[in-house]
Amino acid sequence: MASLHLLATLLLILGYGRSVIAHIIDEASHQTTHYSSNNMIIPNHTYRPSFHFLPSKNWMNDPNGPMRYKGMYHLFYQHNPKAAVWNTAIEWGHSISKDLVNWFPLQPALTPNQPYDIKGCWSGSITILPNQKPFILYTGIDHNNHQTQNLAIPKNLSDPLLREWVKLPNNPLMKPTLGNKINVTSFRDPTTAWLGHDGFWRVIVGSQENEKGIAILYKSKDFLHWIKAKHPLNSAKKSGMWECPDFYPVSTKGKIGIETSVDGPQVRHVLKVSLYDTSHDYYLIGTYDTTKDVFVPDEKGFDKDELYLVQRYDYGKFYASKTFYDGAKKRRVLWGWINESSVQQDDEKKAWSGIQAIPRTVWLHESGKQLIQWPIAEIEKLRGHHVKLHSKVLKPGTLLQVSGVTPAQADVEISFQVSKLENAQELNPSWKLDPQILCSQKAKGGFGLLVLASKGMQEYTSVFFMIFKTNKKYVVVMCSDQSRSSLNHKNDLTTYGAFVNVDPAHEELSLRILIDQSVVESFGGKGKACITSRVYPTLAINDKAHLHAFNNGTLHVKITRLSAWSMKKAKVN
Ligand code: DQQ
Repeated sequence: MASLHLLATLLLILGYGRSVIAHIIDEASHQTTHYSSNNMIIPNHTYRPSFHFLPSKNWMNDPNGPMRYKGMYHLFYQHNPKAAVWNTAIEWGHSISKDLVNWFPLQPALTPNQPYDIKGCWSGSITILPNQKPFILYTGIDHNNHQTQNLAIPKNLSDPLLREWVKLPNNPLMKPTLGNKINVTSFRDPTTAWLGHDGFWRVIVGSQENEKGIAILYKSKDFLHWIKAKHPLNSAKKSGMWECPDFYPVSTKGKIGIETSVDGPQVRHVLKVSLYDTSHDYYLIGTYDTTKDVFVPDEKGFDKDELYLVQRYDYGKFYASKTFYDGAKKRRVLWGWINESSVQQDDEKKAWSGIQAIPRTVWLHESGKQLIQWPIAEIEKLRGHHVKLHSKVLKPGTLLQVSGVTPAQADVEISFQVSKLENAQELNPSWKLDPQILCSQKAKGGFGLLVLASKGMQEYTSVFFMIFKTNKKYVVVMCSDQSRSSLNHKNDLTTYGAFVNVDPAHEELSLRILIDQSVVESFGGKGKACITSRVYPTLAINDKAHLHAFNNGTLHVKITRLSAWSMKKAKVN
């Protein structure tokens, strides 16, 4: 490495000078480190997504306070402006968009500069109060690392872009005290507030008491004075810290979204928590009992022992998510943070870390038992060249190359019909019903798509279905296998899995994948199961990547429809 640095310096001295950027291959990590003329590291674009949201450089984690305001979408996000790693400089980055696809960066909305947030402006939410007043509630970290909830409002409401925000002199509005016994280092991430019939605003804040995870409920008449309710909205004895809770109504009729304060006979509620101990987002559907002010889930809660039975938005990388109600399109939109799979050293070299998933419209499935997620329709305007295929049988052992699109930047939809299901693999009753284990340990063939594959198949990521039979029914599992995704074995190469609640005897199995350089975001069963992964191939990059459909199992599989589009680049920050 030392000699490479010497070479770079030499090039600069030799007068390749100010405009020249030396590209130096770091053989160990297969990464290209880019040095500018003044030896500053500049972002490496090899793995940089082209249509996912990320800041121009450095670290990003949770989405904060997403909203639509006066015809403009706003996204705030946890951003470290100084480095590609997380630290106490965390501020609220801020970008705006007309279409949720192309984004324009603004100045940070909140930076750590007050005694109560000097060690970081952590996550929070926005509530739009009557008369179009957006209020930010966020967590501040004080010099003792204690966590408090604080309010910030736009400096100038006549600025449609809401560029500047001011923190209220009354802050902090909620804090741990000897009286309320709240855990001082586990009290964070206030939700969007909702208004009850009694005229009180309510908000929940994530917390923990020993092993017990809690959604502490606060109430307020004026948004300034908050009183902790006697009972939490919900809790679970053995679940650890609940980060970034989200609580919202969903309609029992159709895809339409509902504003956060709406309640009524055709409404169910969703409680989502981001479990610190597992780094996954889990949700429960249930009833919001407004007389007791508690949430009663239909199924068991978030207790650790049975967590693998609790539904997740995404069975890959997707954390600290947050929804907002988009009144213009009458939909609820979900944002979630996708972290890197690379080691920190590589993130520092590429000078950026963390992206947001493509925003997803979320609604309750007609069964009432699960949510459905689908990429917002606007992303389809990036679709360019299109190839399609109808009715193609994929015999066991077939690999079918899909040509004509840019395989490292594509949107692909495929549907399969499966016959001779009696040949499906038996689901052994002694196996734990954990789809991730089935995908990583019990996978004997499957059918689906191979993405970001190198010509000689030294690298590929496979996203596929497996069908198991039991004495009563068929069980469909969707897998996203990263184990062969990169020759760089320092990356996280975990295999992910999710059950897909479809009956292959009567329904087609559909898969949509958004491929974006290092992102593989997959939606199975028309949005019933989602798996997002991050991969960093060393050979299968840009036009050296390939896309295939495959059937590696014993079942008779027919592709009933395949559509693939090259995706254009979005303008992102
Ligand atoms: N990230 C924030 C916290 C939150 C965590 C800090 C979740 O507010 O609990 O950056 O990723």
